[in-house]
Amino acid sequence: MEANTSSENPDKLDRIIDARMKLKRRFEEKMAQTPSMTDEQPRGSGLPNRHGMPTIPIGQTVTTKWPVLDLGYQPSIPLDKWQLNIDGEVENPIRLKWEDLMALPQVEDTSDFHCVTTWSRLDVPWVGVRFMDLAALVDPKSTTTHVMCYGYDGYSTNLSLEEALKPDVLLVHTADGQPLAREHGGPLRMITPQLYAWKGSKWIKRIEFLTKNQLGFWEERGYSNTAYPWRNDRYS
Ligand SMILES: Nc1nc2c(c(=O)[nH]1)N[C@H]1C(S)=C(S)[C@@H](COP(=O)(O)O)O[C@H]1N2
Ligand SMILES: [Mo]
Repeated sequence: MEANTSSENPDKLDRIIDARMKLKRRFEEKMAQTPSMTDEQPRGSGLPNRHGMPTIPIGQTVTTKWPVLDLGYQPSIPLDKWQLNIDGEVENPIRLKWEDLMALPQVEDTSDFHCVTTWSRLDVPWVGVRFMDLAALVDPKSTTTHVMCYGYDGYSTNLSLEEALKPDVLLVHTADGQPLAREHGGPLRMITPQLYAWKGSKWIKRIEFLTKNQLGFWEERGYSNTAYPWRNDRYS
């Protein structure tokens, strides 16, 4: 794992913690009202997962393979050309280069991947950076409610901040102990374990903070805004 520069710099660490706590306070209540926290009878089968949801959401079938879904084009981005812009309604827009991303706190997590086309891949070990940490760096304005995430392939997908700020929403560069393959969105993609996988942009290049909801690529074409697997919430 790369060195965590913030632990070498107490002021910077304090600022990161302050910014995170501010976001946490702002979204705690909304987050507590999201389906995964409130549904009394989430639909699915299998033992409860770590969020108390049945492991296999309704209508899903477990696969050990990892199918590839894209728009017919898999962009190739060399690490020295790669960048991620985080902008929109924020106090401090940033452009990260690969080294900047690697210098941020790296998180390991294992989570499930539910595709709207009815397959689920369970227990994928990931390494990456928390969306929440990136949000804390840019300091979203108090009027922000959503983000739009854009891929290098022209893809886009929208998310509410109360979902995006959940601690298992990561921007990952490593899966199954290997650098994330290009076909799965390498060098960096987002994952949204508590929502259908189309909410996680592969080949992510930009995160835009918004003050209202807008529709992304599939959402404009009739996919659900909210994409909640345990409500069979696929299409709108
Ligand atoms: N940039 C980009 N991200 C994307 C897509 C895409 O076409 N382009 N497809 C989405 C869909 S529909 C799914 S199910 C997952 C698939 O990820 P995988 O190909 O790694 O299985 O990525 C999502 N993110
Ligand atoms: Mo999908």
